[in-house]
Amino acid sequence: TNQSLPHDDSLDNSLALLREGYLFIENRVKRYESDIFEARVLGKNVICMRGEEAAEVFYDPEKFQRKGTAPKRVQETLFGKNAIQTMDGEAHLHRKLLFMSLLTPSNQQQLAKLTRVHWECALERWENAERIVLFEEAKNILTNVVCQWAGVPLADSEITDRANDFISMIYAFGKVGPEHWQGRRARNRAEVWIRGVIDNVRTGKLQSEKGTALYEMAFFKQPDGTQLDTQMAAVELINVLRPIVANATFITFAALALYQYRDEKEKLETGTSDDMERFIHEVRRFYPFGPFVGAKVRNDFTWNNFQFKKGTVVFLDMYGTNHDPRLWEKPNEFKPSRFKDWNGSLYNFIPHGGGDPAKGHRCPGEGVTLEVMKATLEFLVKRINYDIPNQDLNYSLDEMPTLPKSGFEMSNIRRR
Ligand code: PAM
Repeated sequence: TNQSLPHDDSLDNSLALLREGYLFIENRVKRYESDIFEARVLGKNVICMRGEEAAEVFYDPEKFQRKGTAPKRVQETLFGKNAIQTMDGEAHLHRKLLFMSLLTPSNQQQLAKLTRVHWECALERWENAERIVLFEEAKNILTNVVCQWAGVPLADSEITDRANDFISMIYAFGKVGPEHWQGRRARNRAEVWIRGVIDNVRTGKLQSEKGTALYEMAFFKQPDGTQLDTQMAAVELINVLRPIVANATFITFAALALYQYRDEKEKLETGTSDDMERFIHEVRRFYPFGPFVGAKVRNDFTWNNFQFKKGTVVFLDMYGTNHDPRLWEKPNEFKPSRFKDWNGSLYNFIPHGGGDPAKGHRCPGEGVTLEVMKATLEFLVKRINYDIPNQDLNYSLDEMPTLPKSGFEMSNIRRR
């Protein structure tokens, strides 16, 4: 083991990791009074770290690789096997450019526009409903929106099942037992579905328009000129679709923030689009979604006198960096105005990962989140009034990912 690092002496921390969830790294950072420490997780020595400097090192592709890092449980639920999140070097950059080309500002606007239309449609239904659960509505709407945008056919009767499968994939990676296995089955179903769609496009049975995610994924050429095999193309198309549906979680937390911080909601009612953006940033900083990311040391190196040995797994604490008191004054207060002074660093605010998305592993969909959330917030704040019935709005930090228990119920919804 690395002598210079504080070391957690427990035989294995896997259970503690699952039990303590989002706070696993932060609890030990406090215990050892060090932003970096070593622990044993899943039978391996793992270096855990947090903070801006740590993020900068972590996202240096010379120092870290993804290959061989993501555990099976993550690949078989969230990412898919051998997907872009597990690639390195030129091959990774080449494929990442495809993702970037699908998630451009104009496509972000397109997705936001569709989202707006679908919220308005839902409102007609909501006016006659006793109560609705916002998370459920959001996941269905986003599934509908993303498939329409991507060119993936989706019958109305399928929406809920497909949406539930996307959500199961997202919510399974940090769970044990039935919820985890449900996520694996959900992925299998989604892959069968999308493989069929890809096949149909390639054989011409299904018309697909150039520029859509479906078309571009089906006919994408790897650096050696070959197409992805059907399975790989399906995995990567799902990697475009599913994370957009994942915004249902941020939307639910945004609604919770509107409820918990009424004065902030009032500010938005008359606020500018900058106010909206700062509110969305604060939702993504304050509430838990991405817990931490992992990578492997590519070659031995030393950083701040700590030795990083080739092959060692390193976790970067996303949640902890977003709550690092060196970076965020009173990190446990919800204060959108703090983003007035934010320096825009690629490494200190990392709900979607750190660094330049075109050059590394930061999520390419961050702009989609911003635009879809803006459209949604406008709707929640300016288009409707509603009541919040009695319900359990608690979310637990020891489940990864997490969500307010009730999913955010709303009643007596009316146009304003
Ligand atoms: C998506 O890809 O669908 C977006 C939603 C994912 C949210 C969580 C992102 C977490 C980042 C890395 C996961 C690896 C954690 C490993 C835990 C054992």
